[in-house]
Amino acid sequence: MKFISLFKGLNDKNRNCPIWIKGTVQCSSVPPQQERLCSPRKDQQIPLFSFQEMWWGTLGTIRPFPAFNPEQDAREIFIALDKKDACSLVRILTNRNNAQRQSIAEKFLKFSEKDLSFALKKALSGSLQELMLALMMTPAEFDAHRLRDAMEGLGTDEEALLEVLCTSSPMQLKEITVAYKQKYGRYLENDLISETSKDFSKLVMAILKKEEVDAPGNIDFELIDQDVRALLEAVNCKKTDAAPWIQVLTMRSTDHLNRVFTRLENLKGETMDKIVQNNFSGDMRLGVRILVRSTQNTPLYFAQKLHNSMKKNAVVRGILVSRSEEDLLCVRNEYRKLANTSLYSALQKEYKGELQQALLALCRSEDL
Ligand SMILES: [Ca+2]
Repeated sequence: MKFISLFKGLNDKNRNCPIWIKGTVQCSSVPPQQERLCSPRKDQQIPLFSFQEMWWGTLGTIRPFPAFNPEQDAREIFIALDKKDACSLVRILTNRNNAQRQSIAEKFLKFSEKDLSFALKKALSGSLQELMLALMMTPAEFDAHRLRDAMEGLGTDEEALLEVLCTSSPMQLKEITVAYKQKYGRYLENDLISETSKDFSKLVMAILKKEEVDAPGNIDFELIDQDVRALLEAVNCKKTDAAPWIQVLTMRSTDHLNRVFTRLENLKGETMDKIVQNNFSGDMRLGVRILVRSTQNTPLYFAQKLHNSMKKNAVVRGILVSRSEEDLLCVRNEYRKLANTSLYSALQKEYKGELQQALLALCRSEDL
């Protein structure tokens, strides 16, 4: 067992990640097929790279494939599609990061005059098809797709909707809104309004329109006092006033909110989960709950979701694909603590065949 010190991601959603990640350290500069183990000294520190170069320090499991050759990949995929060789398709596409998959699709279109996603759709079926198509979308397209899926048809899958909205940064939400319009020719905002109602609708809109509000190291104690008072007053009314909660939860930084939550928990003598449970109902309860949980610890929120929904293909696919270049190492770490087994073993037990191979490749490795 090796321990390696990982720097916190630049994204503040990773702020709750433990600095010490337990598990085997892999060299990202070596193809997974021939991975060798790196043995950094315990005291060795990984330098904080600039954002473009920091893939060695990121908390995702999928990294750029070294010695990447998009033409060769496109040609191999062309042959694999012809032979319906799902194994090779999985091997190539799950070992490239999203940007690399996009350039493979470009090369593929150039020499075969065919759209790669369309060709994959024709060659594969079922859950494997859905997973491979998800991998071929850009992150913003994939989130737009998940939102559309949650809203299309009768009713709404509020939980799926909230997962995407609550765990995306304001910048990502803007990109998702653009991707949604391009992909479906519809306005995300209008669809969200027509699928939701009352306070829940206001909450969803406030999340969609939240702005970047991070001033690291700047603690505004006066504002913490003010927010704690506003949230308390709102739940002490006969009927909870949702407005202050919506405002505070969507207009403050993660760090600020966690300070507010701690104060609130101490004053009420209850966990945040309990406070939300006791004072909200219906969709609003679900919304505030997911917002609070993902603010407190995003990787733990995903680990819990995976643990509760291991059999639900769409949930597992959504989390593994969307977090594979974000914080899946942290999710794995939380999963290990929570489930008393690793995410890798759980996937191995639950899935079979090429779908299993693809999911395991995204998960990357075992946590002992
Ligand atoms: Ca609907």
